[in-house]
Amino acid sequence: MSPPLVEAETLLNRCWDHWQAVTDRADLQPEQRALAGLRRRLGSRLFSIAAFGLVNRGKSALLNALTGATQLQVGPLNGVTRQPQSMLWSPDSGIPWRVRLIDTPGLNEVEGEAREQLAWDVARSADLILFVVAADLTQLEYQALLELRTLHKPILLVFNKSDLYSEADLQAIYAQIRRLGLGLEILTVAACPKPVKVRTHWPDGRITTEWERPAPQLEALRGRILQILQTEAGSLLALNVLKRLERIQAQILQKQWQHHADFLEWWSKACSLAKGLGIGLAPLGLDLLLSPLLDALWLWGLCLRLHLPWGALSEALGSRQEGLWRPLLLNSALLLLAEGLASWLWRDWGSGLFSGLVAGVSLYRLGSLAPQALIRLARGGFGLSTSLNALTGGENPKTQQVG
Ligand SMILES: Nc1nc2c(ncn2[C@@H]2O[C@H](COP(=O)(O)OP(=O)(O)O)[C@@H](O)[C@H]2O)c(=O)[nH]1
Ligand SMILES: [Mg+2]
Repeated sequence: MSPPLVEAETLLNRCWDHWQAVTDRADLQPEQRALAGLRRRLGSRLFSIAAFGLVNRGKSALLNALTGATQLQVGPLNGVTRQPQSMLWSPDSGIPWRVRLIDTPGLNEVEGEAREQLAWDVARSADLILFVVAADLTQLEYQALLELRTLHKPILLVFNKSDLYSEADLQAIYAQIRRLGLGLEILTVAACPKPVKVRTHWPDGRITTEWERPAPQLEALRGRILQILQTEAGSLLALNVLKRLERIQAQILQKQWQHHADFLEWWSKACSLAKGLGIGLAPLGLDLLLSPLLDALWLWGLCLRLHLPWGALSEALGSRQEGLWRPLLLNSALLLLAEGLASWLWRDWGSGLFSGLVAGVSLYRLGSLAPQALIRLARGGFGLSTSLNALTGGENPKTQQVG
């Protein structure tokens, strides 16, 4: 197994083991199923390729031609492909991957919003996208490509029905597509060329003419897919799995937060009150020590209740831009300021009251802001963010390279 896949599997198992403690709950069943699906997918080394595009571009015909079967219905009308359909493909005996080809309904079907949604769901789960076009890009195709690029997946622009164009016309269209600056690799195919008239001269002198459909022209695309399978499939699958894992983990955390909202509210209030009283009553000096301790107690209770992994906590605390270290530090600085101000203004109990009030209110404010930030940051816990960054080099160069 390639190193990124081993890493993805380790992280997936770690997440799976950790969340087992809570995913039995009814509201977390979809996430548990999604995690189980990811495990199956990694275990069976299944690489998904989805055909995407407007209706009548030849998506179904293309997948049929790739597999050499006629499993998918092909036709010039809207609505021929109603549901995403998938089939297994064994491209080459030397490739250690099972490949699942997924056909999607067209994006511009009449009354097909639901089907279009299905196509987008497939695109999100695919490891490689074949965006099938058959002429100049329309506005809709251009928009869809821009949107697809936000998924950070490799996209191959497959120009089908090339049999209908002369070489000069094809080059002119490609030049126009390149001018759009999408940076996509264009592959020319003819999945189901239109029949041509064939004249046969028989030995007895007879001449007959018949319509024959030429063989599909797919070499460029097939070669490119094989190359991707040989060199990049492991990293691409790992990347896809980790991205989905991050999304699932974010959903689990969000649901955890909703499920325990009442407790968390109570916990914030209780800790703020305890901190206010503690700081108010403690002698100067000791209260400065007490402040971070009570903050830590509050955070510890929060994490325990949300069942946050400790790794995620360190991620949430230490993140350079959004980390919780900022508000926690701010709380301590605020308290120090309040102490200074109060001891200058009042020398008696008024000083403790003021400091206690500042300490309690600042923790309560943190209690209402921090959980959302915690959840946002903790979804990259277990080292997910680090692995994703390593795989994408910060911002997905693979997508740019292949797509
Ligand atoms: N001339 C030509 N026609 C094609 C080619 N590929 C598909 N078609 C035709 O395009 C129509 C739509 O094909 P289909 O695969 O159903 O398109 P989909 O809606 O994108 O799945 C059918 O009539 C096909 O015969 C091709 O390479 N050349
Ligand atoms: Mg179709």
